[in-house]
Amino acid sequence: MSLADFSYDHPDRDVAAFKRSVANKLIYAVGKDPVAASPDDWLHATAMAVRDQLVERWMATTRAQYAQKLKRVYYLSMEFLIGRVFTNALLALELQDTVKEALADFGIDIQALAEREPDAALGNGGLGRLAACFLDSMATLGVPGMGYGIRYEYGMFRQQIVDGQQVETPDYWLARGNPWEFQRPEVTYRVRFGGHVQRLDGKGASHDAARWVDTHDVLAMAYDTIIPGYDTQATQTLRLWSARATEEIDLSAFNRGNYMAAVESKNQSENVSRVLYPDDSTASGRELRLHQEYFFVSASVQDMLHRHLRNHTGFDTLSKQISIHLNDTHPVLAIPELMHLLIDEHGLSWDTAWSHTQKVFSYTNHTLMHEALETWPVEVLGRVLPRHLQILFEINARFLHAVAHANGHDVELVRRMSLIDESGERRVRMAYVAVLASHSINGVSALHSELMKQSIFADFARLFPERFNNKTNGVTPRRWLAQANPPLAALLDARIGRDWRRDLSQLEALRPMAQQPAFVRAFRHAKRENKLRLANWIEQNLGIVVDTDALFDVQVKRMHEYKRQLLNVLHVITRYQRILDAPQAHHVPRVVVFGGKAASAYHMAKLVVRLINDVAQVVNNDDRVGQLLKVVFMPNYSVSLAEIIMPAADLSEQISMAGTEASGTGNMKFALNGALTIGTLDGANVEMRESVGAENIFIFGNTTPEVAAIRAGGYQPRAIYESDPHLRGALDSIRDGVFSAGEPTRYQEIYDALVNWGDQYLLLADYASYVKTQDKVDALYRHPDAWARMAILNVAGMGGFSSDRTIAQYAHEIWHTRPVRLG
Ligand code: B1N
Repeated sequence: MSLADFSYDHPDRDVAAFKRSVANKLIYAVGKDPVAASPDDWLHATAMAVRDQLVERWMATTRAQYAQKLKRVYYLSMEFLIGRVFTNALLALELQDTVKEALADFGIDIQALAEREPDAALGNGGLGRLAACFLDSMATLGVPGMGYGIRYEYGMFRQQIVDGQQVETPDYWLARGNPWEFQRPEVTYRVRFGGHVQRLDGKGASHDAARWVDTHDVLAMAYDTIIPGYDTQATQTLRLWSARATEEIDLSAFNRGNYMAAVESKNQSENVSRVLYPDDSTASGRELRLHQEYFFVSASVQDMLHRHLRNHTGFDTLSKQISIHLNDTHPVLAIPELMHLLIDEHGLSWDTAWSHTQKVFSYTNHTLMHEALETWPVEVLGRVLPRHLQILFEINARFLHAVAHANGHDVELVRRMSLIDESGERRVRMAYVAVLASHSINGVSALHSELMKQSIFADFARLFPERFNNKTNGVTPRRWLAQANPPLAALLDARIGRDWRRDLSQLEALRPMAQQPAFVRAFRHAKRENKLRLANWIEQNLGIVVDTDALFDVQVKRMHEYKRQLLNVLHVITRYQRILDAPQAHHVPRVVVFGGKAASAYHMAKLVVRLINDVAQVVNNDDRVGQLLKVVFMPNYSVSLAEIIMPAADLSEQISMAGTEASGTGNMKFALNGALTIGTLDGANVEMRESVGAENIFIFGNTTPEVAAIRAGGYQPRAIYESDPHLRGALDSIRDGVFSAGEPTRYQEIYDALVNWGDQYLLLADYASYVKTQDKVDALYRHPDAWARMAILNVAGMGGFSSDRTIAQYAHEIWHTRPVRLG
């Protein structure tokens, strides 16, 4: 059959045609009578009608990729924090008006419908959201390839605040089905665990080969989601793996007459894709996590090789055809997996396999923090993946031999660079495996990439300086400006045209407009609309009334000590005490908004959530304060909540201790939406300062070298506490139960951590500088036009922080790919 013989209904953009399409989906795919259809039925039907329009583009993209024999990029990530798909798809297809009108004819409000869609929250925070922004940009730029990950049944937990405390509940996001995915039962691979290894010793195979036997297997089944590009026919594919039991597991127990055991073991093996680990910036180290990591990389690598062999007779050109990118160390097992498949299944020699491997892999590091660096006990790896442990040992032996040989048998150097940490229980250092097997290793901001070379990878950076590089993160302007901020987007369209959506550098054209009163007025108007939207959300959901003229001061991100939400709280308490001390003084009214989830096992982070809620209780109900200060904790911070919060912020809090936040991406979303930043010289804040101008950002606190010096000099937080009465006032009120009257000692631990136990993240050292800078923020806010001018200059300077820029750099400098051309 030729394509010309194949006729089908070409999707249409006119309202009548779209209505027919929705009605057809409702009746024939959802199986509902329009008179009985629920809002979710309508959402489903509409989603499927929209999806039809993506499918054509998807097929065209795939065909063009094959025809043009393009190198493919495989982006491996444990997390893809996609959020809602519906609105994003409408935006990509420029179909908002058509669908709005069509639904209105059915008596349905498009926005109410869109808000029914659950977030695809298959990620924790910045790392997962970055992967989602990258897919959007890869689609838009036509980078050929695929994202590979896990189809978790339960994504990020839902956070409720009960009596001021975080309570986690599971989020079964698939409950009503997922209209965006295509199940691919025919794309299923066997993933093996356990068992043991038999040496083949030359028996016909390459002498490097081994046989891995007696394994317990799980099947990985593919689900594909189309990621549309903007203003292009090109799309990207997200392929997520779901675990299925193999039949023989069921049968063996079944044959022994133990039906229940058979079904139980089926459940066991399907657990591997059940739930996302709710840890951000920490390594969990649990065995199920290791199973998850291997499960998805094994299926992905098998899938890549399968695709390669469909079009090539061998592996000679592998590294010209594919590029495998490791999003942090979580997918590092793809390295020994590729070696295993090439050697044991396809008969390549070790040297040939290793040479391919080193050309194919690249790796992004996302954190330098010790507790996030993944290491797996040799004992566990040996039990779960015996063949892979052997391969890792062999890689290590060959590497250390070369290091020793070239460095006069420097034992200390060999110990430091070994892939195996021998200092206690022997553990494999996954980041070292990634560095050794990759041709490119990048950090995610200029500062982080430098620190990476000086700290965790210092020895490797000396040995392989050419491998290390920086790719500063970015965010997609489609979701984070066009979609999240309709008032500002409309203003930009009117003044600089619509092209900023795919060329964000065009925001530069706003710079002179900061001096035009009419533009400043329009800009302030847009911000006010966004603040109203958030204020309404807060009143409707939390019953707190906030003043939209007040300064909206926002910190939303994962709860973590290094991010220093507690420093923000100290400032809030200081403001509160100032208001009480001088009720008549002219205070600038503020609404301080917090949001973020704490990992379920992270005690200190949860205690800070509770403190914020307790402080809010006291402050918001103190009549002496009135509208001068309101504290709001937004429960269940998520991508879709972020889309409401970011555009409404006046002030963005990016206050991590210098040297700890690898990049940050929330910082970029806020500034792009016209918030001013108060921040430390950490992560990408440093580059944002360069782009928006040092006079347009509020920088405070100790720098990375200053942090190092303070620590080296024997940091004494208690001395700072004793010498600063304002700081003492805030800390004492926490310690003495001012915010926990029913249980005065509730926060003793927080006080102790800061004053008596070393204040690991130097909050006290930065407090005075922070408060002083907050006073400057107040002073500027008293001049609304001056504030708005500065905010405009921030938007104008953010053009470089598009993930399109980031992905173009990855494509040119790391992956060496060409974009697909579509007719
Ligand atoms: O990755 C983001 C950065 O913008 C943030 O600064 C950085 O903190 C974040 C273990 C992580 N680093 N490491 C993680 C996530 C999950 C996990 O299980 C570590 N997340 C980051 C994007 O570059």
